[in-house]
Amino acid sequence: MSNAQNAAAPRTLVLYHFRSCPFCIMVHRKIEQLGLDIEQRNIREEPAYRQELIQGGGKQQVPCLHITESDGQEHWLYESSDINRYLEQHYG
Ligand SMILES: N[C@@H](CCC(=O)N[C@@H](CS)C(=O)NCC(=O)O)C(=O)O
Repeated sequence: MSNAQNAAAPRTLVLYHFRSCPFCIMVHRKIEQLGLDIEQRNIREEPAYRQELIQGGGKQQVPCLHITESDGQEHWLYESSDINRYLEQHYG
């Protein structure tokens, strides 16, 4: 399994999700297909993660990929199709 947070791709990725969300499942499939190791934060199991998502991203919608670039810039990427496109472009 390749690590999405390694030196070749110097950015940190965190996926906010919950288990029964069909859009999250589509992103999980892409992560699995690409063999990525991405930290996942379940907002239904941990209220602090839900708060992080709302405060950082601006809304309580999953899936959301939190991207922290090596220079510290942060992006909160919503929409399963946009997340999958991003993962494919950077790690496919
Ligand atoms: N178009 C979005 C739809 C995402 C969506 O509807 N997610 C639901 C969960 S399946 C959600 O977060 N709803 C808001 C909520 O549960 O508070 C996508 O493809 O990611």
